[in-house]
Amino acid sequence: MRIDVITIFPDYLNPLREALLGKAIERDRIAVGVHDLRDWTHDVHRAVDDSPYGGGPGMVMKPQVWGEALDAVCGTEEPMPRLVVPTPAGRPFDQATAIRWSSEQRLVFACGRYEGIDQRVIDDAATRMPVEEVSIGDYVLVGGEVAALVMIEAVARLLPGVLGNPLSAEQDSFSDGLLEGPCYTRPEVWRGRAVPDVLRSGNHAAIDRWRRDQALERTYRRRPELLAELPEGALDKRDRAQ
Ligand code: 6GU
Repeated sequence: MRIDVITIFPDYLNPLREALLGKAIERDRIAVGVHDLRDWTHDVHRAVDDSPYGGGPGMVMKPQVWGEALDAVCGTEEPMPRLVVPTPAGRPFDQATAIRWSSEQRLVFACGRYEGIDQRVIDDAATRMPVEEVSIGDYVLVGGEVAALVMIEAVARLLPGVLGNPLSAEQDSFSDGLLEGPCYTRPEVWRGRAVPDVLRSGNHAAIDRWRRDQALERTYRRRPELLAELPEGALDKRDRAQ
């Protein structure tokens, strides 16, 4: 997969080069390009924003600059990339979105600052490529860069050869619609707290059952709305007895 990010703060994306993602880039599992939006300005001030039509606070990002940037980064060759525009006004990004995007050849993230990008940029791009305006949660960030980091990490860890252990992606919170329960490692007793006996029993059926019950319990207490959203037949008789 190739991922491009267009931003006025390229250094904000430096964490992509760290740790697991950095290793994946080194090993050519993913390619990442970060582009400075101001490279597509033509004026001495390298202006990327202007005041909003209709008045109001804040500034709006200029369509000419974004248009040229997207033309250059997205190109004209098929298959066109999927364009992602992080915005608090977007549809919610979730694990299903990450899974869907993980089979794309190319993703381009257009990171806006200020009040947002002139809407015509998005409407124009959508005539040539799939475009999604997405939010990572119900709070407001200063710009799309941190949201892009979040989404890129969620997608990249699903790609083959990026995670050390491919089973960890399958066993994630959300992969079965439930939160993951607690986990433990050595020592057996720490500050007077013992690891649950069942996890040391060697009885794998009992361990699976216990983990499932813990996941159900935690989901019920912390995110009851997730239980209501489970598909028909997701809970067996034993689950419902919990
Ligand atoms: Cl994707 N962008 C910004 N600027 N703020 C956000 C967001 C995105 N998601 C939640 N808040």
